[in-house]
Amino acid sequence: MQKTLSAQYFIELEDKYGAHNYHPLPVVLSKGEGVNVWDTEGKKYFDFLSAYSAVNQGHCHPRIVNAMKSQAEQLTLTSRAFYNDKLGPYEKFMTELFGYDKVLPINSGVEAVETALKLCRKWAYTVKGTADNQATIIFASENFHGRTMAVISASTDPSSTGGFGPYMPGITIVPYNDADALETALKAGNGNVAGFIVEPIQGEAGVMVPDEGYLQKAYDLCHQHNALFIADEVQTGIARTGKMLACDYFDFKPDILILGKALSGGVFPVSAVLADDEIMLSIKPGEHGSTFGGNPIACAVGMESLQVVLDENLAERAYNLGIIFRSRMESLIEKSNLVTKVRGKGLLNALLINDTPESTTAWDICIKLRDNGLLAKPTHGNIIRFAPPLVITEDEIKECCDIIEKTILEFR
Ligand code: IF1
Repeated sequence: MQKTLSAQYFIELEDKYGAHNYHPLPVVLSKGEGVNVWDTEGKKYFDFLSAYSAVNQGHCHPRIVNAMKSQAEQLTLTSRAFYNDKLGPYEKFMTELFGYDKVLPINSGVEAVETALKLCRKWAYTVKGTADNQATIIFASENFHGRTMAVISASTDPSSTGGFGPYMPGITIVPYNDADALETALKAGNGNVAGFIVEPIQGEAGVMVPDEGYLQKAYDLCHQHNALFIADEVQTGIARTGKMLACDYFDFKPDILILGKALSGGVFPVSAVLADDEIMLSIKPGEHGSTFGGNPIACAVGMESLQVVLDENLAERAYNLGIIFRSRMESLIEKSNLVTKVRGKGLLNALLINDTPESTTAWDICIKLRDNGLLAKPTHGNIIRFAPPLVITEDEIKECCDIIEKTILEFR
């Protein structure tokens, strides 16, 4: 009895003393290793959320944890008031790996998005020649870029925006995956459009994969109108979709690249914005910053996290195992009318549940998946996102497909 109480004990503590800004699945985790997590009662699960694609390298990857430990015993934080011996090497590594002149290191994903938006506006005023305070930025409907006031000003999700007005001006919203609508907005912008920010795959919207030619067309349209193409790869980046970046499926390089989440393997908040000099140097000393941005631990962790992705070929693994996962889900769709569609790239996938978004069916299925040893969570009502750590093996992905199939076929 005591062990069962311990799970409930932790749930009640959070309920009593914590803000109620989440509705977690009822499971209390206490250990993570690779593709697995364990709850307080010692039950083992496959983690198919990966902290929203922050632990692509697997929970507590030893190389990344050791990088954090050894730096933490050496020097944790200098602030940017001084130089340190980790930031420069990290910046060199990042810019060479992703092919940009410079990187601006920051902490959370939304801080990186805000940084990208500020860079975009600054570039418009100082390089493009947009009149002061006239710059606009185009966003895609159903976007998710974080929770700060600027990005929720561009959200079309009432649960993200409701009750937080007034909103930031200078925002235009166009339908996702609609190049014509983007072209119309660029033309209507009368030359004041500074940029277009987009997720190569919309994660929160339900793993919405755009048409094959959309992103390339959007990039080309932006450049026809002297506007920047900004890729938010906080969730799709770092090998998640089967390439190091989702944009690597195409032959353009985003003008501004935003990274976060798995940039640290989930052990520390690390995010980054990359751009070439014309854009990056539009922000001068003293015009932007952060206490923890580029701290020595973040640099050590970021470098090791990326090296692990390269050394363990995680992008190739995600690509190949994603094909197996989606084909298993396609065969499940043949067997059950409870599931209607699977979509995704690499190991960022989602299964559509045959019920309304308002129904609790997807949630109830996730509860059964939990009982069967697999953790996943619905996004937007009737869509279940499946995104395991990229270190999952072929045998494990097949075992997990068996669990998903068993749960769906036995449901109700
Ligand atoms: C939560 C969603 C996912 C992101 C993209 C920026 C950010 C995120 C494409 C901001 C963050 C997280 C936030 C997290 C849940 C998760 C999420 F459900 F909220 F929408 F992944 F889809 N750009 N996504 O996905 O990064 O500031 O959070 O580090 O609980 O809010 P952040």
